[in-house]
Amino acid sequence: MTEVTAPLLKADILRHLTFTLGKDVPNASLYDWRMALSFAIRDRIVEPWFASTRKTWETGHKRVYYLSMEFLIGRLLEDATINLGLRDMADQVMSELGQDFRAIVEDEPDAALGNGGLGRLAACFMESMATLGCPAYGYGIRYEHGLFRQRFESGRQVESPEDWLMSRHPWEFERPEAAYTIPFKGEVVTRDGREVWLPGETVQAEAYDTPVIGWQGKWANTLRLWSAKPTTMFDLERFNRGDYTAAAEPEALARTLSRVLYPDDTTYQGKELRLKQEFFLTSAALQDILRRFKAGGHSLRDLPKHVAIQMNDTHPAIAGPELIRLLVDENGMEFMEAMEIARACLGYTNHTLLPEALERWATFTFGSVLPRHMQIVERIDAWHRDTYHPPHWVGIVKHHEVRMGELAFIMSHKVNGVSALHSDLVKQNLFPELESLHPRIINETNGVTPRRWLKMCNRPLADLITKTIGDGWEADLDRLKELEPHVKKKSFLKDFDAAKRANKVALADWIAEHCGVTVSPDALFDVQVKRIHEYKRQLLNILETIARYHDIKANPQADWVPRVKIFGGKAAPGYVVAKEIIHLINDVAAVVNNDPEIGDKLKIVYPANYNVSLAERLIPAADLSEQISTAGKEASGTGNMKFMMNGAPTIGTLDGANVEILQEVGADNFFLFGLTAEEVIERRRNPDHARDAIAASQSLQDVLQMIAEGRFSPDEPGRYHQLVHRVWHHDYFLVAADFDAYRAAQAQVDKAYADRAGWLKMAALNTARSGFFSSDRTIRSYMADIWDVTSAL
Ligand code: 26Q
Repeated sequence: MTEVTAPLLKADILRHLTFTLGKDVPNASLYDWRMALSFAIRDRIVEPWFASTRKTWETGHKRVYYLSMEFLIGRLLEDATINLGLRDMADQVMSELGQDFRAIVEDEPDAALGNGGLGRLAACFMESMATLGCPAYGYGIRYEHGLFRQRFESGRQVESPEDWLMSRHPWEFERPEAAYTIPFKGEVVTRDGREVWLPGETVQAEAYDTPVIGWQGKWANTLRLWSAKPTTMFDLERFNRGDYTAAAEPEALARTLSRVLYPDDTTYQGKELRLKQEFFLTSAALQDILRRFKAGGHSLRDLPKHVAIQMNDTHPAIAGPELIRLLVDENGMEFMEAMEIARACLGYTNHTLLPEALERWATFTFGSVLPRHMQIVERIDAWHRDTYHPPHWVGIVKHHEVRMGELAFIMSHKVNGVSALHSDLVKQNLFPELESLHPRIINETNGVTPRRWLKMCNRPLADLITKTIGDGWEADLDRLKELEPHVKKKSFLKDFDAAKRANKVALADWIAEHCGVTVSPDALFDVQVKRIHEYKRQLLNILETIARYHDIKANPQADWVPRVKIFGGKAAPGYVVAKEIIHLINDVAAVVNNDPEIGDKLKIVYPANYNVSLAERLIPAADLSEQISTAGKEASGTGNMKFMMNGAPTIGTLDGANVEILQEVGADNFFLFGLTAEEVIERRRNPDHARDAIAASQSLQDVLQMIAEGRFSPDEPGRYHQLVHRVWHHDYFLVAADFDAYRAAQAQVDKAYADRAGWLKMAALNTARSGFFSSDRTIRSYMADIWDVTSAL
């Protein structure tokens, strides 16, 4: 490919401004410049993209298909310039053109096609697969509206629709020729001894492709997102009969199908539209996979040699039955052979143990939306029962429900959890009987891409790393270990400190502008950002914050280590308790931040609308990473890894990947507290666990008293009575039981932070020992242990 030079890039930008945007320089807006730059950068991706696709065809290389209802991508422009090695050049060229590169980058809306961890993991995986030259396609839905926007009104969360597609999305290519018909409903009849599905409704799935470029532009894969279009614009026959509303039905169905991302990330509700979305994604993906496979001229028997399909949780678990349907009904294969082939292709990743999050569909809903799949599921279930004789409570269809976890397990050759602890719990608690009948559960500890989560978001630290150990660490993150000898050196620690401080100053400025709160960059920045959920225990954090406030008030002259408590995250719109916690945090912030006696000793900030871009701003500036879930509940966590990479020690429980972070970084560099997963189970056997813990803690009594008295809700003193009542009587997530231990750990943090040199060393060791948490390591492991695929580089 032609070497890019600044003059060439500039010419490309101006050419796009003129001929793609139809603007001249004096009239170009920030948006126009962003588009022009994006198209110029995109041009540079297209060549390696074609080359990768061509090479995969030529070598007949095995392909990986990653099926996910969520891809939480964030912004793409800066990421693309970084992976192409063009960031500095783009910056320079834009300033020559009188434009500010940062402003352009920040003008791009986030592609928020995901809720949180699971969707962001899919995005990191796409980037790592491209970096490693693993031929892969991501398949998802092109939601018109991604995750809702959050704002606060009088401290309460208010949602509004997100509209990332309002401005042109320059990274995608529409593929009207890649379209499939997706059937729903109707009935199944028998004709000549074969089952024939006569669908009652159909929609078209139309493809939009976004190239995903790997580090240094050596390989690019495709993220293919499906958009629903009506099969026929209008049912003319019905229209002519005068049935006007019915005539528009197909159009209405198609429009709603890919309209909006479901904002729930833990409580599953048996909504028919969600099931239709899942089938829409899965069927379109599988039809596309089979079309491409057949174009390669192979026999369907050889599918598993050429195709690996990964299901990101059970959301696309209809892939098992759908692949069987396509093989049997559309390609005339025998049922048993189709099932074996499907299983050899499929893998299932589990991301949760929470019972309320496990997908189960009423057989009534399932059978009405997917009548043919209902038959297939029943046949799989009967075959499994008759062949393996599992205990009577084990099976796919039970109590008039289809259990998607069991279906995914039985239809996969490998099942994996996402951290060592979680994978053990999946074995022991979720699928113990199935695992003993068919051992297939393995662990694949999550990771995050160091290109976005270190190189891109933390320039000061990335530059220091390169200055210290040279380049190449971006794609070989274990090399961060080479920083270790330097953490003893004063000069390195001084530079490390300066990098962190630059990020903190930038964040403090941003907070002043966007939250109207003044925070001191000298304070300890203590950050908890993630979806709001009871098990993640933001409540524990705010209760400790109140205790701190109480103690400062009692002894304002003491030598307090100044702290800024930063919260970020959205609650599912229907999750009442989570919304109450948000309200409490904002109420406490209003009181504490306006208390003149407190000053810089304690500040609380909760910027609205936490998303990928805000994470990129907050994480590099964090001094302390809050990972305080009730042990046994957080499958892995990936934010925890991002903080570690960016030099923020963790305060956390033995949960999810925290266990492995602790192991990598060492107990001296991690603030561990709280009950273990086993102790949590044990403690719950005592029905009075909360009452006992409160009785033993004067501090917790004071805190609950202050809330109950209305100290933080003077306009409505009873606002938090229910919340306080829940801590006393229904504390399922053991906030009370862990409260004192958490406070003690926070006191340790204060002590450690006061020792500047000691703290810096601890922070630097977190970065130096974070190499294991690169998603490159995770993807290598999926490639070897699940997909049986090698790099095509
Ligand atoms: C299911 C049915 C209907 C509607 C919504 C859903 C749904 C949607 C999203 C259920 C779950 C999710 C998301 C789950 C998730 O993000 N889990 C997180 O996955 C991360 C990546 O493995 C882990 O690090 C986190 O620990 C885990 O909570």
